[in-house]
Amino acid sequence: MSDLELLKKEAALRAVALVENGQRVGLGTGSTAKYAIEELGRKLASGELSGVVGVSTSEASEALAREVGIPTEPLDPRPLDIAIDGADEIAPNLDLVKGLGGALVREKMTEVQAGRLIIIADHTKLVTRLGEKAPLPIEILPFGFLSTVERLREIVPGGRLRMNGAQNYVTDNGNYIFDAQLPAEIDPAALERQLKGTLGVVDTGLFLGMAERVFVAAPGGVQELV
Ligand code: ABF
Repeated sequence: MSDLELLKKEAALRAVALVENGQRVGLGTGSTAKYAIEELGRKLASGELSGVVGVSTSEASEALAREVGIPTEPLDPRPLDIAIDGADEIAPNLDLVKGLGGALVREKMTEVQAGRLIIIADHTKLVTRLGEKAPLPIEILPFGFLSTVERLREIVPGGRLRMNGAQNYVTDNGNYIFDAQLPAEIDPAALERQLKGTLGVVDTGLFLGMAERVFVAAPGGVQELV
């Protein structure tokens, strides 16, 4: 395992240390969240934790949770105690871009119900403004998707439909993703309102005001941002 992977795992362990017996936990998606799911499974198997139930944010996380022995439940109206997930960009105020892994809708629906959202990521995800390094994933309905893309291009001129080889990339929800290139000057909250008001859009990868703290895997060790 590379040094960065070891630090990503350490960040995940720091997040899982916040989970308490009997809690309902949102299980994130991606290579960093994977370490958290594995650690949660290890703690349940060893008896360090008991009574924890997971709510998965993707089919991949659900499969991993089952593999490592975490009991899971589908999302329902009850609140979650905590959710642990990765991110693609982290702004200084802890606003996030998520969804390069394709799970943004289930992540947002799950994590909005969590009392605490803990983000785990490596230091390359830190940015001074959202859109600096990564595109903004926007999940759209397949029906009339080219019309939706036209509407989106009027708001965010740069960007492209995500592909999987020669086919459109398909999310766990059966939808497509438009990866938008954000201009330098954006008002994230206004952009979120505008994008979500666009016909054909399901949701965006903007997670604003949701993260409580971030464990950042950096060369010098794991840093905590609050
Ligand atoms: C999920 O996985 C996403 O919201 C984000 O797109 C991605 C981050 O993956 P990784 O931890 O592999 O960089 O959390």
